[in-house]
Formats: sequence, C-alpha cells, structure tokens
Amino acid sequence: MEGVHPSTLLARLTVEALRVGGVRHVVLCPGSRSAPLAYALGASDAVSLHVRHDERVAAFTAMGAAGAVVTTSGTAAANLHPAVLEAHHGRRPLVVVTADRPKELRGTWANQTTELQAELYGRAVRARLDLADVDAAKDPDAALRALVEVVTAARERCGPVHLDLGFTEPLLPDDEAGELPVATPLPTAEVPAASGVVQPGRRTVVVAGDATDAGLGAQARDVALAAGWPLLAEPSSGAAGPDAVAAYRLLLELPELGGAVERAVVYGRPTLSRPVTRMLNRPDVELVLVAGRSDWPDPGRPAARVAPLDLAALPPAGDDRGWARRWVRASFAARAGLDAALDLLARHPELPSGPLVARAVALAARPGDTLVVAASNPVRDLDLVVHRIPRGVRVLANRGLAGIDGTVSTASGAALDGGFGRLLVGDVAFLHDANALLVPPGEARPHLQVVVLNDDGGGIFSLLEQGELATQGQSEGAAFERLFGTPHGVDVAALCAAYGVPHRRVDGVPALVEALESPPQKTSVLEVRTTREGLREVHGRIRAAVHAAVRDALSEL
Ligand SMILES: Cc1ncc(C[n+]2csc(CCOP(=O)(O)OP(=O)(O)O)c2C)c(N)n1
Ligand SMILES: [Mg+2]
Repeated sequence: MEGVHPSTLLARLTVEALRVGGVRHVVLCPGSRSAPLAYALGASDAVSLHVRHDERVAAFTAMGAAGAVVTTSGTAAANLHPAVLEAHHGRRPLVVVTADRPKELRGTWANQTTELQAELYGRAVRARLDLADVDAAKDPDAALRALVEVVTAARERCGPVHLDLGFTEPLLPDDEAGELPVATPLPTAEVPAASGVVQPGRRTVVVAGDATDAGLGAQARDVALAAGWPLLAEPSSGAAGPDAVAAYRLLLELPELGGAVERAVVYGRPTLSRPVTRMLNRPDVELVLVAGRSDWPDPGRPAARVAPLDLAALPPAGDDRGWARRWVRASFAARAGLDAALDLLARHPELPSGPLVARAVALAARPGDTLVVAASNPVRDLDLVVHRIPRGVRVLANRGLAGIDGTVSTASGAALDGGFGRLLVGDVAFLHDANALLVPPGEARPHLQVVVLNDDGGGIFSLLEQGELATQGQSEGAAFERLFGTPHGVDVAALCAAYGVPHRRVDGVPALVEALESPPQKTSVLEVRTTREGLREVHGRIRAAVHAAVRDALSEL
C-alpha cells in the first residue's frame, strides 16, 4: 500500500483482522485519536458497525454481541474495564481496540494520553498487542499476522483481548487505494478429547452452572438423561428447560435429596445458590469437573477429575433406579408446590412478585429468543423456575463477576444479530446502566424488551444477613433502608421518555402476560412495580410449600 498514510493502513489492517478473527459486530465510540479506525470501519462491509456515546455501555454491548469495541484514548479506555473484567471471569470473547499516541508521545503530558493504557487491563486480557502505525507500515504482513493472532485469541481462549494502537497524525481518511494484505484464519486449536470414566454405584447429581459455551449445557443435559441423574441447571447453563429439576436449590436442603448426594458432576461455573456451594464443598461429595476448555477456573477445592466426559463411558441408565425415581418424584412435586405457592402470590398484589414475574417471563420465551437475566434477585427468581424455560432459548447472565453494571448493554448487544431479546432486570441494575438506552437516532435499535422489576431499591439485601438484622429493631430497619435498601424514587417512565424509548407499566399478572406476548418492535421497557416489603416471608412461604409437597411425595415411596 505504497503512499497510504500509516494510520489509514493500520486501521484497515485492524478491520481485516477483526473480519478474519470472526468478529461480526463492532461497537464504536466517537473520538479523534481513533478517527482512522472510525473511517476504516465506516467504509467496510466486513463487519456491522454500531455507534454508542458511552464507552462502558459500548464495551458491554460488544461483549453481549461477542464482538469488538473501539474507543479513543484516556479515560475512554478505563470505561471499558468493567466489561473486560466480566469477560475475563465470565469467559466471553471480547476484542478491545483502544487508540493511543505513538509510543514516543506517551508519558510526556500529551493531552488525553496515559502511558498506562497499553497495559491497562493487566492480566485480565488473554492477549494484547501494542502496535504503532509507523511500525505496521514497515511490514504490513507481519502486522496483520500479529493483529489476527490477538483477535483470534478472544474466541479460542474465551476471554478479552486488547489492541492498543498508536496513531500518528493526520487523523484523517486517506482515499489512496492499494493492495491490502489479506489474512487467512488461523487454525483453531482442537479441544483435547479426553474421556472420564465415572464409576457406577454412587448417588450422583449433574450440576450445570453458568456456561457461555452452549455445548457444555447440552452435554450436561444429555449426560443427566442418559445416566438417570438429576439435572440441577442454572438459567444460563445452556441446560435450562423441562428436563431440569424444579426449585432444585430448595430440594438440596432436604436430607433425603441434597443430604444423600455422593457425587456431583459439574459443568460450567455454578454461582447462584448457597445450597449448591455447600454441597460442592462437602468433603464426602466426590467432585467431577467437566471442562469444555482447559482453563476453567478452580472451583475452590480439588476436584477428583477434570475432563470432558465421554458419554459412552457412563454407567448404564438405571444404575441406581431408586435414586433417579426419588428425584423425578421430588421434581414433579416441587413443580406443583411451587406453582400453588406462586398462584397464591398472584392473588396478593401487595406482596413482592419477583418469582411470579420470573415465571411469566420464562413461559413467554420462545425457541430462538435470547433471554438475559440480571444479577441479584432476577437471576435467582428465574433459577427457581428454570424448568419453565422452553428448550432452545438462549439464556445469558453476567455471572463472571455478578455485577449489576452493564446488564442492559449486554442484552442489547446480544440482540444485535436481529433476533428477539428480552431482559429481566431489577430497578437498581436498570438505572445503573440506563445509558444503554442512549442510541443515536440513525442507529439500529435492537429488538429488545426490557422487563424492569421495580421494587424501589435492592431487594436482595432483605434476603441476606443484613435483611435479617434489620428485622430486629426500628433503628436497624432505618439504617438498613439507607445503607442497603437504597430507595431512589426514580420515575422510570420519564427516564425512558427522555431517551425516546417506549415505556409501559403493567399491574397484575394478566396484563404482564399480555404485554410479554406482544413486545413492541425495537427497544422498549416494561415496568412491573412491586415492593421489597415481605420478601423474606414470600420466600419462606415458597420454601415451605415446596418442602411440604416434596416430603409428601417422597413418603409414598
Ligand atoms: C457493579 C456492582 N455494584 C454493586 C453490586 C452489589 N449489588 C448486588 S445486588 C444489588 C442491588 C440490585 O438491586 P436491583 O437491581 O433492584 O435488584 P433487586 O435486588 O431489587 O432484585 C447491589 C447493589 C454489584 N453486584 N455490582
Ligand atoms: Mg430492586
């Protein structure tokens, strides 16, 4: 590319590397130093381009789309950090491209430049490249290979990667055409096909935790069904659906079910409930971890084995028919007990309605939909009714660090492919990321229905130790409200109006169901008002109803 300015050349090489590295969606924020990238992306058909103002939003949007985010230098790069950390811990591919000054201008007080940028994300990134345009211009083929290697690492190693690109002025487009090197995809590393032989004769449960690799969830379900083992599936495991045990976290509390487990075969990373964590930490429970890729994080205690399980090596179904029958019965009874408790709740609109809303959202999902669920109560409410999610629904949750930031952005990124997406989110998490609704008028707004469960604050704390303490006296209660409950009184309708996003408020289950059945085109908000008052009691009632139904059913065995 004789004659092309180095900054234009590096920008074009970067777009080529994104294309060949499998990136389909690029989210760009405006900036001057990143202008060469903006021009190159705007002129390319190789990727679809989305523009956002807010870098934190852009990064989570890119993560939701398994794509790339492109920003200018300085604090813009720092605003990507939450998504980088989530992608690291949640094992989601994310390509971060930050524009920088050439190396000689860093650390010289040049405007909007920090010498920390190239290594800003530390060990959170799987691979990184600090490349100046003048160096890329000397050997474009080598530069392209280096770029492709880093971009490809995002997918292959399931995590974030960082390209910090030093651009020299002028930061303007250069119409000079020229031969651009073309990259060929790197060969993908094979997942080693190890097989784990699981000895028969132990009371086993299959735990399917959060997994971004949907194949892992499908494997968990197949293994559970083939062996006749109960499937304890978190919503974002890829194994949600009618095969999963209903209200499993409540069943684990019972000695004849959870107490009798001798072995857990764990897929993905379970994070949602204390009964699961407690079971996995029991020294008498043998732990078999099934890793889709080699570097799944340590569960916190030594596992007996870490291996992709070979289906053929499983004990024959019915290895312990009594065990399987016990769980099947329990799950049926739990479904009925749970439904009865939720139906009763529906008749009391003055009580917290989270689990009821979660059931309606689960039932409204259709195969092919994407359902994103926020941290805090929403994901735990959905976990309770995981068996109500139809098979074939893609369920995502930011469980890497379980942050309440970036959730609306993640969901809108996940819906960028054109399919229908729905997000179930609490009010605080929604407000935290309200800027995800800030989409420039010319940009495509994804088909996303945001269901905000508005209990005016952080309901989850009522269910934790802090909430228990708050029940003990008036002053404890007042302190709790200020420090943890954090009511805000925000007018969600007015907020949505400011962003130009359609808002609708529904009261009661029939109106909710109707609104879920006919989501408007593009992005919309459906607000369900509820209360935090009585949350502990509601969960107590659900637990009691499920336990009673299950005990009853098991006593007949
Ligand atoms: C970025 C971040 N800050 C703080 C927290 C701690 N936190 C967990 S849940 C929660 C409250 C969430 O409230 P809301 O979204 O309304 O859901 P609810 O608990 O009411 O169901 C907070 C602040 C977090 N997880 N992530
Ligand atoms: Mg709330």
